[in-house]
Amino acid sequence: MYEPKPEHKFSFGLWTVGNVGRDPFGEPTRAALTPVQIVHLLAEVGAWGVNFHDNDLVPIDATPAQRDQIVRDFKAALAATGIVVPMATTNLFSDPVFKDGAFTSNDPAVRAYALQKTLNAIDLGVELGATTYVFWGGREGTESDSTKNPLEALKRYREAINFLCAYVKDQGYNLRFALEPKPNEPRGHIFLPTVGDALAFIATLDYPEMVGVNPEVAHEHMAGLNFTHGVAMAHAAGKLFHIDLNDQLFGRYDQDFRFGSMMPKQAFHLVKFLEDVGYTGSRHFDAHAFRSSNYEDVKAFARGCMRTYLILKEKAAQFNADPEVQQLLAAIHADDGTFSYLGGGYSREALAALRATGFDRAALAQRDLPYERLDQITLEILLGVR
Ligand code: DIG
Ligand code: MN
Ligand code: MN
Repeated sequence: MYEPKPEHKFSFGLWTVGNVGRDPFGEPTRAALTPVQIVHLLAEVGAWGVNFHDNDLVPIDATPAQRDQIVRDFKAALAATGIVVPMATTNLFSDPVFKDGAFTSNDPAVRAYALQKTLNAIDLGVELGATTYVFWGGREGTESDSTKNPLEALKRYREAINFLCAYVKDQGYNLRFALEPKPNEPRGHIFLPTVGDALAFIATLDYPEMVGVNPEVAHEHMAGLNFTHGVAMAHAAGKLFHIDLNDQLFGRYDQDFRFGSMMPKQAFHLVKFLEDVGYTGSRHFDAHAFRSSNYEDVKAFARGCMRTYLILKEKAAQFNADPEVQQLLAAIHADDGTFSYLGGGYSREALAALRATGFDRAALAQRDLPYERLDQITLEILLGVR
């Protein structure tokens, strides 16, 4: 039961199970693993895919010969384990050169370097089989708004993404871009802070059809938002190209906890949504184990992410099949068709009919809404007593 299978499309970044436990207030608590060791760890726990930033795999100062050897070894590990590479991305946030951003840096040479670095990282990702390319602009932002005009910053961001879309088209790559929003950290304020901002930005691009979003649970929770509602917005716009699953409470720093471990009811509604709409993309766990964990506990962390998803998937099916739930939902959404004429949008006939209608507000306000009963059933399904 709850054993991960390739069809579940569970993936982890090299940086997730490879996280060494460093935090802003402490040194590493775990020895670093090589990308090859990480691939074998992921195979051991039953993952389907592995993702990477360019420099998770190839150190920023590697020589071309070192790069080729690293890629050869990595490809051999993929072949030996059957692990695939669904997504790749660029590290545009660690090196000091990006201290004031990459694509939105005030220095045109840094912006040009970021573009060049991303071209090379896209080539690497495609070489390893990635079909989704994520852009998380961790350094694209400000601490002081005196330093950067947001309109100019967004123009630079737009020009970079447009250039890179044109490159992918010119190369004939089978690759889609996914923008990953985050409200802050490491920058005081990060551009494209939420799913809504990213969706609005995509509409201004030269090739919007190539660009979607990669929502992350922790990032929307940092902003105190309902993650499932943001995911629904993206899905409705045909832009849910990828998703970063993890967890944390609202209003905290980016904790990247094990999926479902902090707000299981929110995680339930997310899994129910993804399964109900038939989401076919990766279930990527952008999360890491507690700093206090050793690698055996890191494996428990990874297994926990996948098990919790599968348990909640089963709970969602139980909810959908529950007779009382179905009876309550039918009553809650009862519609005798009186106002179905409004479903076709505006017309003179619809206008006349609506104008001629009298409404008994007091009677309407008496509608039964057994939401407490429905939510209690939801909770009891989650608590395993139903
Ligand atoms: C952080 O949430 C970001 C980086 O880890 C990476 O660029 C992206 C891909 O999942 N998520
Ligand atoms: Mn995060
Ligand atoms: Mn992420």
